[in-house]
Amino acid sequence: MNDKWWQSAVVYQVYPRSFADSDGDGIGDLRGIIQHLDYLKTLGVDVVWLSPIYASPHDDNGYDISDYRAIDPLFGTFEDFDELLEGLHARGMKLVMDLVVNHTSDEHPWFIESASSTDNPKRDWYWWRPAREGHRPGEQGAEPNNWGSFFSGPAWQLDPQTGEYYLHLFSRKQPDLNWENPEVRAAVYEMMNWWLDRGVDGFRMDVINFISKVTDLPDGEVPEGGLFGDASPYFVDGPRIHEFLHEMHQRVFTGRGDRYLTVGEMPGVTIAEARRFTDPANAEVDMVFQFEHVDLDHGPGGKWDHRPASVLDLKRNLSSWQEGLAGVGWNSLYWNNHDQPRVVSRFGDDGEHRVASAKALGTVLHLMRGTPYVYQGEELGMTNVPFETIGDFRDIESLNHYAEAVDILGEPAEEVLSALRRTSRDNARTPMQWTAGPNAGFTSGIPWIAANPNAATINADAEVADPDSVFAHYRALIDLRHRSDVVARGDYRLVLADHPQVFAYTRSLDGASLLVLANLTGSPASFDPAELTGWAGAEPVLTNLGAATGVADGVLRPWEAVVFARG
Ligand code: ISL
Repeated sequence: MNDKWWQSAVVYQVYPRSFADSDGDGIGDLRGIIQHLDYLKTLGVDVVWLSPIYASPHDDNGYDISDYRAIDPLFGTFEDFDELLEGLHARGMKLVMDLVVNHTSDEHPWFIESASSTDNPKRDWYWWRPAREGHRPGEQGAEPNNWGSFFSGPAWQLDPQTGEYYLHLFSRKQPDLNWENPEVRAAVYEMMNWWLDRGVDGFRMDVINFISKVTDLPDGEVPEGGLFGDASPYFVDGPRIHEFLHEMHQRVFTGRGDRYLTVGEMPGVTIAEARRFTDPANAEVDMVFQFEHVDLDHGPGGKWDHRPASVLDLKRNLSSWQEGLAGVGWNSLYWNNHDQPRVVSRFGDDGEHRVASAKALGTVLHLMRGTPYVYQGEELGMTNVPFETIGDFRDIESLNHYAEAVDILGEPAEEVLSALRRTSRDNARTPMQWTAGPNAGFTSGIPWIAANPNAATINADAEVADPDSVFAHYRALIDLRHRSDVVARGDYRLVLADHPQVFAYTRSLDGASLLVLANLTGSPASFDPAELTGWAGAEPVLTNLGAATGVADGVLRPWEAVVFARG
């Protein structure tokens, strides 16, 4: 694989609604981001990925877009947008936009037209189907197939105007676009070109491996105790997905040079498919965002059914992606985004060892082969949130799940709440913790979702000034990727493979190597130094607990992470 600029780059995700509010309406905005550009520069990130800022009814916080070429007034104006883009470019950073084109909002003019009659020229831009044979529209079980939506309930909504149903894999306000129709594809490519012409530096593509469906939309198999069929075989990495992504690449990026970054968010993608998607020879996307490692703590019942993930589970899974994409493809490396609970609460220790565990998890992630993503607040070691009642949540997925589980399935409310506390996407969406002041310094008004009370101690003000903070450690990790070709491009090899507490690997390139050694548990971990031949005298280049333990000692303290260099 030829060298690419994004191999030594780090991406920072901003969720605009929760980052910084400049005008006191309680919702983050573009001017809020502009006010913190120097913070991002200090951290050292190269790219900002901005979650959606387009016009939207906000049924799913902007992932339901009603105009792809307008800034939502909640977030600001095009003037603000241009200033943000210039401010980033002036500081040597790039801006990647969120591209949400598996679906639009039901308030998008395309959908309004499409819904208006069965012979409207845009009828075929979405997936319309009549009621199931032998059923009257609206009747129980009349949906065209048995697919369920990701946000509870069926994946079909009856539209009274024409008496037909439309498909929505997400909320009923997020109808799926029909990518089989070449006019849909042309409209999307035109819109992407329009943004690139405005100066943006690429796209993060929302659920992009869902855009090609098996067109007869067959029923899925219903799991035991489940309400709906499993439709994933009919839309994950569907029959025409590689063709569509290659066409998009040709129609949007060809001839524009190599300053861009494209990353496909791909739930359910396999390693073999990811290799194909990211092999530069295929010209599809630069990298994929996959979900296996963040699904390891999901039980058979899915994300609300928690089961512990062990250190072995985690390192085996991450290593299989490292090995699977070696040489040909490219990984995105992440613990957090706006859909995931906070990593320090999930795989770390958000109590006694919060700082050490946040640093250890950051270390093992950032030094693998791939492009690391930092989600706002992760660099501070922000934690999950002590939500008290269902009234504290805002996320459509969480609220719909609660209603379905408690009201329809009769599960005990307290149990459902405790699953939400652990796994709800709202854990990632409380205000960015800037200061110890009111509302974490996020807004002078009333925030749309309450700040985590621990902002009193966990906040940017305190951490930027503290050389031992999680922030300082993330800064060092980012700097190491910038300086070290071994980090950016070296080969990966898992060592101490069967150790139940220690995640250890080497990276090597042209005779130089790094050893990453991390105890991902709260108890001391002994290992056999003989398994790490040649590393006994190596110098530590990064530690998380002050003066490092040497390899020869054969023991790591709780949550200790040390990086050694050789050659
Ligand atoms: O968090 C999830 C639900 O459990 C994931 O399945 C998530 O919905 C999936 O990763 C797709 O996410 C993306 O598309 C959604 C949007 O709600 C998410 O915020 C976005 O990241 C629909 O646009």
